[in-house]
Amino acid sequence: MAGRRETGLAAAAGLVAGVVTIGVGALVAFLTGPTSDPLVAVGSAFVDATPQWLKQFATTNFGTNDKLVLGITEVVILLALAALAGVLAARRWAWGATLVVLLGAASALAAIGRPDAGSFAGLPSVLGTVAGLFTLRLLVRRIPLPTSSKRKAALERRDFLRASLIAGALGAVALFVGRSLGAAARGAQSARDHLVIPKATTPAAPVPTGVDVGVQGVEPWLTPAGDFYRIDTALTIPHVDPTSWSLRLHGMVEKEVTLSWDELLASDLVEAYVTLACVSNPVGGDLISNQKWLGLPIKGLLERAKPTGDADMVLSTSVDGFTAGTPLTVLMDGRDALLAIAMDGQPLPFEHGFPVRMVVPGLYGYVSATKWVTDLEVTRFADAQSYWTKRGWSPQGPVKTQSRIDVPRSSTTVPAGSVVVAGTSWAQHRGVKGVQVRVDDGAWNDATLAADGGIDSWRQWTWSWDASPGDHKLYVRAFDPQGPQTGAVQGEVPDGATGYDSVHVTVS
Ligand SMILES: Nc1nc2c(c(=O)[nH]1)N[C@H]1C(S)=C(S)[C@@H](COP(=O)(O)O)O[C@H]1N2
Ligand SMILES: [Mo]
Repeated sequence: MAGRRETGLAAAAGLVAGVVTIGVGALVAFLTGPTSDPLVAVGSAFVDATPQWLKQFATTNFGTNDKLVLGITEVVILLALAALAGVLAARRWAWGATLVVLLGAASALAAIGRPDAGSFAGLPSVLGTVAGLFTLRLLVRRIPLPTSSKRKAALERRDFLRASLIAGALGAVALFVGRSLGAAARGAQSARDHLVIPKATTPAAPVPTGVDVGVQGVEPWLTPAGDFYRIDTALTIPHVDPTSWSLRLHGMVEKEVTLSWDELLASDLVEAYVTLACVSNPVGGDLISNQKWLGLPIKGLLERAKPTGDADMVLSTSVDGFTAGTPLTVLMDGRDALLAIAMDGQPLPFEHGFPVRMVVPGLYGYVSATKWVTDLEVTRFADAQSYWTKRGWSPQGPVKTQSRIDVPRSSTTVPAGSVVVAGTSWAQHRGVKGVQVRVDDGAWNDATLAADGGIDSWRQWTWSWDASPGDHKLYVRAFDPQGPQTGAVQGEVPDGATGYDSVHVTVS
């Protein structure tokens, strides 16, 4: 039976291990995003699970200090549990270790469960837990045994204290550094949480019923924001605090224009449905999504700045250094080319460009859709290159007319008789005029188009196939006002893949 003194040391070992866990977690969270910080994740999960009456109680009694009270309560509870883990570990290692692992797992789950969790949201909790276990093991082994002589116990105690101090100091430094590094990101997070998106001065035309063909397996016309494809070169997602955001429009202009966040929010905002597509989308691929955007038309800003001479490009730059070159004519021709602040009626998710990104109908993302944008330079294609054009992609990136078969899936078996073939097609800013489906080497058959949600959005279609037994290949092609899409097979480089999407099905 351990004495009272040993129990005290065991509790201290647990506390130190707890500080190391939290510290390492906070440090790693600098890379994986503020909501993945174990303290933040657990605190937020706690807030979500709090019953309304307790929330009410907290805000009435603590006012705006409710967050502080929550934080202190959380830390006190965690440290008490850490001390308990130490005491358990000193009795039997497996007990203490189990408690630490359970706490770590709860924290990891809380982080993964955050609505904006990134792919590595659980990592800070996991690495923190590993570091905490390691520390606990190291310290518990140094607790003097009750059988040690007085002299030996005194030496062992000194050794224990030294190790605890070093580990505790390292944990505290990690916590301090992690929290300081993450402060800006947490500022951005809280600004996003509290942002109220203004109403559109020009709302989007209502979406007609029937834009979805209602066939199971066809991607929804409006992509849920959480499923929106994501492509960027960012290793860590920028967390820009909107209150310190501004956009500079300069270069070949008569007058430089600077736009602040407050000015942007107070501007006349336009809402539009636009389908974004990536130039790297292979034929039949899914790097394409449709959403409702809200933003300031870039045209108006350019008109204030008055581009000069033979300027023909706007080079947009992101806080992370990414650049895109967009034709000036496209930005000025009146289409809904926006500095977008919202998607699906919500502030942009961080990974989709919060606080401000560009959205330009009809162009691939690499020449137009700069996320976390802070700088627009009016220049010339002859004088400036952008991130991807320096790497061999085409300076011009209009979206190519394309179509995709979603149903039936390739390499599946369907029963003979009437089979529903369905999918989507796109020709942004030109509009899909028709879709045809071909079976093997047969003739093209007209598909039925779903309701039209506007020329800047994709368009679904269905075709009823009278399928005969055997192996068959189905092909699809879309028409824009110029005619059918090309069937010539070309890869994604340098300006987008072409060719017919096809599926192979066995009819039984
Ligand atoms: N800052 C920044 N913006 C960027 C990119 C990037 O790498 N960095 N990628 C572009 C590309 S190639 C595409 S296809 C779109 C994708 O936007 P999404 O991730 O919101 O779907 O963003 C564009 N904007
Ligand atoms: Mo892209």
